[in-house]
Amino acid sequence: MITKSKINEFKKNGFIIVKNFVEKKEINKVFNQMNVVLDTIFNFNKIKFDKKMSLDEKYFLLKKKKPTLKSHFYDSIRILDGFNNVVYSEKRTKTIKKLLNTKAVFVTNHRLRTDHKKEKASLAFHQELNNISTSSALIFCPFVKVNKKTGTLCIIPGSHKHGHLIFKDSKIAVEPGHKTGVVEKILKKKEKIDYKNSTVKKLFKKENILIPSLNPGDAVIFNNFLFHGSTPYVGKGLRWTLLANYHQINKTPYVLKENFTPSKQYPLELGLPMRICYKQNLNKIL
Ligand SMILES: O=C(O)CCC(=O)C(=O)O
Ligand SMILES: [Fe+2]
Repeated sequence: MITKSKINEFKKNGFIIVKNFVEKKEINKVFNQMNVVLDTIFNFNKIKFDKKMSLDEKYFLLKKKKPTLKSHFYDSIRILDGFNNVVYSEKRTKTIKKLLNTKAVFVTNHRLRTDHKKEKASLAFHQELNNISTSSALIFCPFVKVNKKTGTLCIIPGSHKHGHLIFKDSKIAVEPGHKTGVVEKILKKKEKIDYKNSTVKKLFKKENILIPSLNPGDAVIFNNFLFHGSTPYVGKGLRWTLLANYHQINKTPYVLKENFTPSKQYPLELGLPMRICYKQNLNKIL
């Protein structure tokens, strides 16, 4: 169970590290279910595969044979029961509720992100904005080993204390290829950008960056205003990472304010999946 000192640490530093937050057994269950989905896709599409192939090998086989279905497979992980059991479990939600001092949470953006050295993607330093609330805790929980060498999440401890910071490019959603706050550049002391914010200038320094080494299932739980970014993953295979955002109800304008207007750029999407059109003949659908 989460201790009082961990709660204080979360308040002070804007993050905590919880070892074995997701257990091996649970990780294996999610992987097994993903194997079931992939095998079903292969069988349906008559794609030959070796039963002994690893999950990563199957992922790349699907990517090669049916790139669109690879994307659909990736998207479908977030509606997989085993995955959601992990995200919504007592253990996870109890911990988060203690950290946020709330009795209920809204959960958004839960997904199992993939990173691979052939699909290099790093995120510049950002705060988690443009979401459903103004106060939340995020989970970053890789299902494989990560550290400074493999490339992983990088954070700036204590940076959440400044609240929402506005600086150059901070109003556009962070994407791979984002030019401001690029972690690799800051680590090499090569980022020479006028951030247009003196606090940000002080924060975005090599000596302020922490790169936690994590074993599969270890999690970084962090405040939405904590600056975080990533270096490209160059480790073995795929970096499967559970990401999820847990929100405070009393900081969620959508449910509180009748006149709340969502961002036009990032309209609210509460995660309703697409539907099958039954105007077609059933046998044409499947
Ligand atoms: O997975 C990562 O490296 C960081 C992800 C992240 O911060 C995000 O998607 O907003
Ligand atoms: Fe983020």
